[in-house]
Amino acid sequence: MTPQQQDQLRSAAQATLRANDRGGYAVPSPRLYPFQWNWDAAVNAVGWQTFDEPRAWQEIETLLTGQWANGLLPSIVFHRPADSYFPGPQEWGCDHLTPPTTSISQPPLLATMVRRMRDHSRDPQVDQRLRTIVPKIVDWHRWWYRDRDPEQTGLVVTYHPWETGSDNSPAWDEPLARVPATPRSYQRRDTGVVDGSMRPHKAEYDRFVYLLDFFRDCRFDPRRIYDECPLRIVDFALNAILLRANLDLAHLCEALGLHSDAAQLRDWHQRGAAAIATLWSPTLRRHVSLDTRSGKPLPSRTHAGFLAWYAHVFTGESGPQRQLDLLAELDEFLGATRHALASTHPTDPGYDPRRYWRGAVWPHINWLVAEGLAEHGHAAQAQRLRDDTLALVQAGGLFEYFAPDTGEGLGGPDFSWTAAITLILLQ
Ligand code: 9WN
Repeated sequence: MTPQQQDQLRSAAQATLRANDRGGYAVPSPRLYPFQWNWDAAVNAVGWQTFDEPRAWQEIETLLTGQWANGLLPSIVFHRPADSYFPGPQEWGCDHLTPPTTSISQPPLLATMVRRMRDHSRDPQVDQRLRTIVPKIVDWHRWWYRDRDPEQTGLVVTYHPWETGSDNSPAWDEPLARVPATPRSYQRRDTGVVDGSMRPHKAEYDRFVYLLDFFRDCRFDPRRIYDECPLRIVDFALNAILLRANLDLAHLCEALGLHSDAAQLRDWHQRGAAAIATLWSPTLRRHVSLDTRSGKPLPSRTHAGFLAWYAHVFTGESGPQRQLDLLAELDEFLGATRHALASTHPTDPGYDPRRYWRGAVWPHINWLVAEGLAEHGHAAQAQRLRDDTLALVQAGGLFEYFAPDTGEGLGGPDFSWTAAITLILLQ
């Protein structure tokens, strides 16, 4: 890409974030997702910081206004009403809250993004802001371990594919099939905004809706949901992101003198890294997720395993060999499609290159995987992912995701975290 093309792309990405700004938060894509999403906000903040640091911190402070008293940081904060999205706060049974939210969370990227923002900050007062922000993130991590790991296994469970952020990944097909379909009628909005061939099937939505009704009917009682929810998964990607975030949050706590919180976070990382090692499959050459209802691993061939580098869990004697195995698996992903990284490998029976998490390339996952690779000295693979991501965006536009075969931009247009990743990669 020429310097002039880079400037053009940077301007387009900045303009997209500005256009999606609703006053303190950016919507992911104007009509498709008209609220503030949790892990999107974390990535968007890092994007904002490349050209407007005060606005970057505001993205995070606005997200934290949705935090529950028990520490949960919800997947969506419905700051203002909008009718182009289903399900809204009434469906979740959370419309009485100020601001209204969902009752589930999303992958906890926030601490890692905040640490990065502190490292890149030009604000001499940055630690003043962090004295308010960091304890709230610690409360959120405490919520994960208290409510989502009551048996203290070291790994947290999730009850909804929306909480994993990779909603219709083939990895969830089998456990989701055991969830009853909702008996009630409802009206989807997403397929009125983007082509239905790029979105989850109705059979999946029927179960997504059953689950959110179930949480509401349980009055969000964590013990009852842990005991009775028909879907209960240890998602490798979510746990990898949480483990990495524990390390970054410990670092932030130490910088602020919060030493007992830091010790707790390092302990969670250590115990989690030991527990996650049991999810390694030598035959599949990667970690897999676990269905804790059936006790079975979920072996779908997805990109999730490549987050192991980012999580810093290759500890102990097995670490070097496992890294070699995972590099071999990565080579197969890189060679399988024209554009990397397909979210599902083409040989997987669930592969569908256009349908969302069943094959499409996601820029923010490419970036996270590249960060982890670079941190472990695998510079060439990291650069390949960064180059592919920028090439996709330049040719296909600032879309939500991209077809790994043709490079076509798919899903929502004018997408905030695609813009943010573009700005980060062009830095
Ligand atoms: C449900 C906003 C979000 C992302 C998720 C992505 C998609 C929502 C949806 O959009 O999920 O949370 O309605 O499909 O799967 O990762 O955070 O961009």
